Formats: sequence, C-alpha cells, structure tokens
Amino acid sequence: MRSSSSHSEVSREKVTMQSPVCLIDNDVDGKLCVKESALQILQKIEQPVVVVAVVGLYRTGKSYLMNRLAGKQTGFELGSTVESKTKGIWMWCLPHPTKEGTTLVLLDTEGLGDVDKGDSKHDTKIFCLAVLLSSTLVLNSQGTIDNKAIEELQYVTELTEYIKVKSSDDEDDTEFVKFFPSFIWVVRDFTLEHKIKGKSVTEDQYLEFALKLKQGNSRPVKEFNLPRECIRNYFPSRKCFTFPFPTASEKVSRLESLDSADLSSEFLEVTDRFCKYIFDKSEMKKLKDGYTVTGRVFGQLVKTYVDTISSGQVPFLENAVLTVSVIENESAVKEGLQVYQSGMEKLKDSFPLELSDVCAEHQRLSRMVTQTFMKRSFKDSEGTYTKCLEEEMNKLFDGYLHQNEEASKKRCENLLTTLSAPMTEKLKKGFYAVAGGYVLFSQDLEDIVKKYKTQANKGVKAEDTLEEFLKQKSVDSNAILQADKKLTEKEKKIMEEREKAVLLAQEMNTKEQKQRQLEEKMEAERQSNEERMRQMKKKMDEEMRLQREEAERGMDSKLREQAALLEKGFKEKADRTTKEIEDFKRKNKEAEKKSDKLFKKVIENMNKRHAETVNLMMRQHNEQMKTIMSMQRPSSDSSALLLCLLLGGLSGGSGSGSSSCSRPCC
Ligand SMILES: Nc1nc2c(ncn2[C@@H]2O[C@H](COP(=O)(O)OP(=O)(O)OP(=O)(O)O)[C@@H](O)[C@H]2O)c(=O)[nH]1
Ligand SMILES: [Mg+2]
Repeated sequence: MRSSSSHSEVSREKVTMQSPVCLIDNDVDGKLCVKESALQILQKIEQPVVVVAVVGLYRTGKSYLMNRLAGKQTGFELGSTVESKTKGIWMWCLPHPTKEGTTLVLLDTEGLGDVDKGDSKHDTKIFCLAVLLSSTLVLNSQGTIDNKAIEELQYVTELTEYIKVKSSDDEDDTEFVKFFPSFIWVVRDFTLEHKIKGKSVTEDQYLEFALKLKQGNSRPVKEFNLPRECIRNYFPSRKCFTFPFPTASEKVSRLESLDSADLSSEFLEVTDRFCKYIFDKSEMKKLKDGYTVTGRVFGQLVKTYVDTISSGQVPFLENAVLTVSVIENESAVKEGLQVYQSGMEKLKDSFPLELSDVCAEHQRLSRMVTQTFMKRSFKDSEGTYTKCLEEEMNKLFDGYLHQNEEASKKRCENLLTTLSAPMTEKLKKGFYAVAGGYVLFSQDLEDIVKKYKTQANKGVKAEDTLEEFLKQKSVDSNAILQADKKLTEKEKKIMEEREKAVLLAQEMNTKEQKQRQLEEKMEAERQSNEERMRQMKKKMDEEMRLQREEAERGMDSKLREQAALLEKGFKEKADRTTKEIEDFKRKNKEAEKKSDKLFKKVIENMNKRHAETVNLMMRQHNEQMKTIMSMQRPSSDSSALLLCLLLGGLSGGSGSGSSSCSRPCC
C-alpha cells in the first residue's frame, strides 16, 4: 500500500498527488473506515472540488478508465486476473485540467458483484457512498445496456433505503434530484451498431432507449420498470459513452503498458471525447442548498458518511450537512479570530497609541475577520457562530485596549519619574525645607507639568497618570507649605485652596479624556456593526439564491421527466409526477420561507446586540457627563493669578512666574 505523504506535493491551496491513495478501506471486521492519511491530504485542499466516481461490476476496466482521466498510463492499480483488484474506495486529487482554481478528485471504487465478499450489503454501501460523494457518477459496464445490465443495478432501487434527506420525512426521494450527481453510463467492449429499428441513433438515444419504460401493471412489468424509473427520477442529467474493444484480445490484459499506437483509434477517439466531456461538463461538488464543497469539506463529508454507514445507520443528508457545517463554522470562527489576533499583535508593537488609532485598526481588522468568517461559514442559520465571533472579538478588543492603557500608563509614569528626578533629589536633601520653599517647590512642579504636556505619544492614560502624580505630590506640597515660615497663615489657607483647585481641574481633564474615548469607541462600534450587517445580508442573499437555484434545477428536471412520460403515453405516471411536482413546489416554498424567517431573526438579534452595547456605552457616557457637569470647574484664572502674584512678589517682581505658569488649570 502506498503512503500518502511520499506521493503528494502540498502547497497551501492545492495538492498534486503523484499517485492515488486509499480513501475508504475495509477494516479487519470488514467494516468501512476512512483512512486518516487521505483525510490529511484533503484537509489541505482549500479549492472547490469536482468529484468523479466510477462504479460498476468488478473486472470491467474501471481503474483503467480513471487512469485515463488522470492523464496517466498507470496510477489506480489494475488486475490482470479474474480476481477483483480494487478494494474500498481510492482517491486521486489533481489540479483540474481545464478549470483553474479547482481540484479534480477521482474516486475509483471496489467492483460490485464479487461473490467472494462476506457482507451482502457491502456493495450497496459502496454504491451509496459513490452517489453521495461524487458530483459526476460514472457507471461502468461491459457489452451492452441490456436488461441484465440494468437488473445488476439493483443498488439504484435500494438508494431510498440507504439515503434519506431529512429525519422527519419518510418518502423523500423526490428531493434526490436536487443534489444527486450527474450520471454517465459507460459501456465497454461495445460491439453493436448504434441502430434502433434500423435507424441510426446517438449513444444518448441508445441509453434512453434502454431506460424506456413498459406499459402495464403486471409484476414483471413493474420489476422491469423499477430500476429504470429510479435512474430516470434520481439522475435527470444522463449521458452515455460506448467504448469499442481497446486492442487485440491477446494484449488486453496488459493494457496499461501499451502505448497509443497499440490501441484502436476508435477506442482512443471515445476515450478523448469522454475525458473532454468530464472536464468540460462535470460540476463542482455541492452540498444540499448549493454550498460549494472544498477539499477540506469533502474530507469531512467522507468521514461523516462513512462513520454513519459503517455504524449501520442511514445517512440523512441534512444531518451530514449540519455536522459538516458545525465543524466548518467552528473553524470559521477560529480562522476569523486568528486574523484579528495576528493583526492586533502587530499593532501592539506600537503601543501606546491614541484610542482613535486602535479603533481604526480594530475596524479594519473586524471587516477582514467578517470576510474570512463568511467565506468559510455556512448554514449558520441561527447566527450562533456569528454571535460567538462577535463576542470573542470584542473580548480580544477589550484585552488589547487594556494592554494599550497599560503601555500608556507605563510610558507616562516613566516620563514623570524622569522629569521629577531632580525634584525627588531636592526633596531628599531638604532643599524646599526653607523659608520660601513652597514657591520653589511650586515652580519646579509647574515646570515638570509643562514639560510633561509638551511630550508626544503618551497615549490614553496621559491625564489619569498626571492626576495620580499630582495627588502624590500634593502630600509633599502640603507639608512644605505648612512648614514655610515666609507665608502668613492667611496666605497658606489661600494656597491650600489653590492646590485643591488644581487637583480638581486635573480630575476634570481626566474625565473629559475618558468621555472623548468613549465617544470614539461608540463610533467604532457603530461602523463595525454597519459593516457586519452589510456582509451578513450579502451572505444571506447568496445562500437564498443558491437555495432557489437548486430548487429550480430540481423543478426543471421533474418537468422534463413529466413531459417525456406524457409524450410516451404514460398518463398515469405523468399524473403521479404532477403530484410530485406540487409536493416539491410546496416543500421548496416552505424551505424558502423558513430560511427567510431565520435570516430575519439573525439580523434582528444582531441589531439587538448592537443596541444593547450602544445602550451600555450611552449609560456610561451619561453618568460621566453628569459627574463632569456636577464638578464645578475652578476658576483657573484666579487660582493661577494667585500663585503668579505670590511668585512675582517673592521673586522680586520679575514676572517670570506669570509667563511660566503651566499648571493644568492654566
Ligand atoms: N476487454 C477490455 N479489457 C479492459 C478494458 N479496460 C481495461 N481492461 C483490462 O481489464 C482488466 C481489469 O481492468 P481494471 O481497470 O483493473 O478493472 P476494474 O473494473 O477496476 O477491476 P476491479 O478493481 O477488480 O473491480 C485489466 O487487465 C485491464 O487491462 C476494456 O475496455 N476492455
Ligand atoms: Mg479497479
């Protein structure tokens, strides 16, 4: 068995595998299990995938055909004996040959009908998985499409037992058309002429002829019609290719070592036409409701389906989509938060910053976060993950704001320590413990404040830290004032009042700075919410469009089938289809209404959360406003004037005190 790592080249988005790997294996108990190494390869494929699976009886050239699709002579292993070769399901991921940015996933399956198998349901499981996983299903058979070939396709009639759409519906195979793969019947070693009743027909007409229903209600007629009806109903898009014998019979067992010259030109012509058709027409794999599947999601889908089937349960398509959506939405939240965190970590290097700068970056990143999240998320119908992303991002934002505050505080404290170092030294030496010391101290303090104010990049805590500093210094100031013999008791009283006024003024500065910051935060929140809403609405419109398109496609195929039945005179069956169509229409309408309702609810909840946040901020704002209004701003002029007069008088009337007055109140 080949190891995956040595056979694949991995770039961030696409994977080029040199050879196929086993994707689904039979474990020791014969149960189907997913190969972890294959999942790891898929995990790395971010591109959408076109998935082509081949199914059919064993020893009919399936693996050989898949190698042709891969454009390789060898790859999927071929057997040259009568024993069946391929076991489980093998996978080969390749860059799509014609669709840029898409990965082609080829699935080669274990041959059906091998009598040596223990589990009688094993083949049905393989068949179901091929149907569930592919976007194009190639049914490979040999000889002709006769009744025997169709009877051998009993697996089609069992699909309703093995695949359900939703747990609430019993008879829901009418919905299969919405997400079943397109269907190609490949006939190998076809030796007949393309003629029906003497008239030349195309390969497709030949297939339709083989799928023609018989009139009547007898048991044999019913048995004859059943597999044909299933194919017609479940696979509305059908195509047929008839391959002639590839080469001389003695060479056929070593086909993979032959070069083109040894192969019949007719065989090569059909092979080329087949490959071109697959490359041009095979669509990307989509989930129910039209979500495009990437390699990574495909891996999760494989795991979900295989786990369900091998545990003996019936896979419900809606449940599988939900399981995958949970995994994808959780990852979408993580991915979004990573984008935010790595952006903010870079910004953190420049902390402390003004709040407006942090908010601007928060807004820019939050737009990117929403985009990243929306790209990956799907079916977040109740907005659970959108809410989680929003809350987690806000928590991170608060954390970064706190770190920015801390950085600012630290810078401001360091700055004040440096600026006040000479004063600290003087205090230690008793420089101010003299008559007239208070004026000297006040002058020095003013000088410090002035210098502090002229320094740039102090950040959001500039006023808080200064307030704290002034409070500390007022203890020294007061002690010096009381000990100053030069001042009269009256003058001391006036100076005490002045000290208080200075502190109060600074307190107000701090509060005003906080108020401005809150306003900036509110504006940032408003803009972020607007952007989030815009992106959310876009995403919802897109999901609704996909859902509608899927319903329309299903509707078209049903109408086509109905017309064909009427044309061929199957009135009764056509009437049944009419009923089915009505039912289908009703279900689509209901589904659309439900989605619309859910979307509206999500938007409503988002608006509610935003309103709550804004209200909370508004309340804070109002409370702060009240406090500011209730604080009576001291008449800074008179308080400053007092000191200036005092300074002027004591320092010989030079007037320097007046010009250098830089206390916050001035
Ligand atoms: N007659 C004939 N033989 C073919 C054709 N294509 C491949 N073979 C040969 O048939 C044998 C089986 O081919 P595989 O591609 O391994 O067939 P398979 O359907 O994958 O077989 P299992 O994996 O066992 O189900 C090989 O010897 C091939 O060379 C074909 O179109 N006609
Ligand atoms: Mg094979």
